[in-house]
Amino acid sequence: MAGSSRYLGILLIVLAAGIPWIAACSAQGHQHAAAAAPADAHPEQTAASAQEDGLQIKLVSEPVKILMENELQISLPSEQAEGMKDAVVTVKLSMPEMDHGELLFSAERGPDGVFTAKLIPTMVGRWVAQIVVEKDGQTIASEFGFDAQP
Ligand SMILES: [Cu+2]
Repeated sequence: MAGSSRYLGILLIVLAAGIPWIAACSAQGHQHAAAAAPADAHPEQTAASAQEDGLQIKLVSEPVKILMENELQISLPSEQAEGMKDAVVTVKLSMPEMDHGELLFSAERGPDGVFTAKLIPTMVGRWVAQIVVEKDGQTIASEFGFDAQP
């Protein structure tokens, strides 16, 4: 009997830990300890300023809303646009102050050569988007931070 109630207790803890995934957390609610930010993150960088490796990044949907599709446009440097047109473009979203893992989105290339991803952040707060353009082992990457709102 003691064993099964202990099991129930663990189950409840697991359920409680899952609630922040669903509920939007306020800024005050960001009490989660471990800062699992990658060392090379630049969350202070905005979409407008993120031009590392020549990627042009435009956050079309601003402000970014949780649980909705938010459009992000990614343009390659003109000298690479043709060679990288069938590249795999992915966007990874994570919250630097929390450790609930990453959300992965793929970007589709439009006829104008611009890649578009539809990002759906699950929680209110600060996010970092990592953009990776990959083809034949060649990679172009960039990242920027944004705030998601309810
Ligand atoms: Cu969060």
